[in-house]
Amino acid sequence: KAAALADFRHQKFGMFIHWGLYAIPGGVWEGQKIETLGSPSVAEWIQLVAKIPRSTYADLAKQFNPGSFDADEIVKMAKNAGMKYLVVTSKHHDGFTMYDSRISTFNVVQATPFKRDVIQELYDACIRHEIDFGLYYSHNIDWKDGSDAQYAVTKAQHDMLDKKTDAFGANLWDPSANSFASYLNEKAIPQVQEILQRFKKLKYIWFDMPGLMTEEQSFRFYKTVYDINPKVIVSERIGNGMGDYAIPGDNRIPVDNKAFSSPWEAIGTFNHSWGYKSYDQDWKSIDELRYWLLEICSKGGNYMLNIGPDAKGEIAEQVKQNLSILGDWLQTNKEA
Ligand code: JFZ
Repeated sequence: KAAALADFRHQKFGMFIHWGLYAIPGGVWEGQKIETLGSPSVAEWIQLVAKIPRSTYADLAKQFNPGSFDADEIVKMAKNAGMKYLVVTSKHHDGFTMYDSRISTFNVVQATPFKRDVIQELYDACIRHEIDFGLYYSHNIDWKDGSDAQYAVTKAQHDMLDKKTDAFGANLWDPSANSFASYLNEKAIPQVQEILQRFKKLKYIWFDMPGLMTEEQSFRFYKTVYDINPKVIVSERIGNGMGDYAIPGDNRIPVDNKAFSSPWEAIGTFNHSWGYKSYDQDWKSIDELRYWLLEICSKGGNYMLNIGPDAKGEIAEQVKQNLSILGDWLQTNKEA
């Protein structure tokens, strides 16, 4: 793993992709913009913020048919921008997987008219274009099958100790009947095993939002990854101080370069949302992007910049343009 981490440290610039069913509402539910409904106002949280029942949300899958999706185009866009790696959401908090899972039919191949395996196509394209590949996997929050029950269990324990329980992210509007243990045993752990076994050249696994997870639970994910492929690098958001590299928080740059002794990665959005938000056109300018990249890299970090394709699989024109200008600029100024 040390060699894999050293490689990671030299990557400098990567592409993050948030894409899922939330691209269909694009930050708007029943005519209401997400900001008027609550927070966080990022489009991929619409199910929680608008308290959408699980079955209503699942119906979005029947409309998911992004004819413009072209994995080669996206990977070439990353490559031409000077990016060396790509991390894409295999499962976000909504519990929907963007690959064909044997564990749950709530996935892009089995539940949509599109029937194509988005993750497999991106994986293949990354191999073709020599871009390192990673997957985001929401291991704790799963609004369809999971984390609400963990909240209930933890809250019962905390209540006895007169301790507050942070409900952030829990599905309290339409919880599943699953226990957290059964979610872990029957969905999350098997799916993590599945992606590691299927995507043999996986370099990174990007766990996120550990919430109330115990040390044992975080460690179980670490061990699950390690047992199958010890070279895979794990994000610190696995929780409880574990993980192989640090992340200073969304859209954040640490003040000095001594902030981390481990390798680290800053992540950023192009506008103000990770998932596609139809009305947010406030894109980072080329100067801002240059600033972020220089500031982060000069402090020894990697910069992973996010794109959120829309429900057709298209990328905003401004994003494409700025990525291409940035790539030309890097190419012109690279060391001889
Ligand atoms: C999380 C997700 O909830 C969000 O949807 C997105 O995927 C983002 C990349 O990660 O949101 C977070 C997680 C951690 C912090 C902020 C937002 N943080 O530590 O500042």
